[in-house]
Amino acid sequence: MQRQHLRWYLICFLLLIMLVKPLPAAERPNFLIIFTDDQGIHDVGCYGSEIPTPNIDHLAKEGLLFRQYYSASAICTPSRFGLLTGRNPSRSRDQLLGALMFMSDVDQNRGIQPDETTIAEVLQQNGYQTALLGKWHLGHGTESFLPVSHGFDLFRGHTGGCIDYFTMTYGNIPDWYHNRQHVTENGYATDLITEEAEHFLKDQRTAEKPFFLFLAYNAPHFGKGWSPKAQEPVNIMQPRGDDLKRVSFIKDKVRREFAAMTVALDDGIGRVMSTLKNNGLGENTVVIFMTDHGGDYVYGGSNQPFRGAKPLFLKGVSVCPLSCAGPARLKRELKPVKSPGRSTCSPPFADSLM
Ligand SMILES: [Ca+2]
Repeated sequence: MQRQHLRWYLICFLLLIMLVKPLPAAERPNFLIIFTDDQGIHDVGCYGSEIPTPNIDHLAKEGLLFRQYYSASAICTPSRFGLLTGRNPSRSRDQLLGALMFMSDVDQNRGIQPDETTIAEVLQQNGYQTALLGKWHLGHGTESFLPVSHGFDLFRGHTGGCIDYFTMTYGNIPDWYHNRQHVTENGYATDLITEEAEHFLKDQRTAEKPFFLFLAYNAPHFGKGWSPKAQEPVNIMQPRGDDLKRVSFIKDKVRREFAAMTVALDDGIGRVMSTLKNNGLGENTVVIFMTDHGGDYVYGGSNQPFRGAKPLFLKGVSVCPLSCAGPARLKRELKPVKSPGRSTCSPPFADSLM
């Protein structure tokens, strides 16, 4: 079962390497992975959710929609380790099998280790411009754990498992970085991550290198606010008022708040895709949308019709939304496997780009 769970990660990791090495720089495709947080199979419109996500749906419509993608884990840190390294999280040097906790003394000294290889490192070594915008969650205590020490030329975002969407702090502790430095930001986290992606993509219009952008939104994960009364961090839903109005038809309060954070996320993805196309990058960029694992019902997520919720590794949490789209030459070769409820990439996917 573990092998099955890692199938997509391994395919993804190996295909990226296969696609990159044989081609001259000008012909190599760009890669954009849009990775969302705690978004279940029933939290995306094209999978049957009541939450409208037209931009994610459009991405699936342009490419392929997968119904049997299994995440590497039912919780953030090991899922991200699996994606970025192509390895089972149980093989991580630091046994990253649970979420690293930002406030834990022990976890200040834990994270992805220097001798572990990420997709970003492989692509960087092959001439790619690499960036992580958004959430990291693979170590936060020392510089050796930061994304810039693991193959990313640019890091703009946060290291902890979640963030206060309005103050960019974890509770009351600053956790917003530009590479190795803390920076102060104002706004709404989902919008800030989107704006950083727009800036990055505009810069790529005239760049000589191909790029790999890992766009890891924290949304629609709950936020991490601060309780003045208890003098400690607190989990809070952080939708904006206008977004709540857009999903006012949802009766349950927490589900409505989660939906409002989701539509803001979908707006951001729409802006990123428009920027990609408006800057002439759409025809040479492979775009993959995926989530780190299924949802948490306590905070408004839904994994229907499957059983289970974060962090239990049941089918409801391991089967996640996944879609991919890309250049016309890729689209021609992406062939769904005709078995019930399942599709996958065929070998010509790689051959066609070499
Ligand atoms: Ca997560």
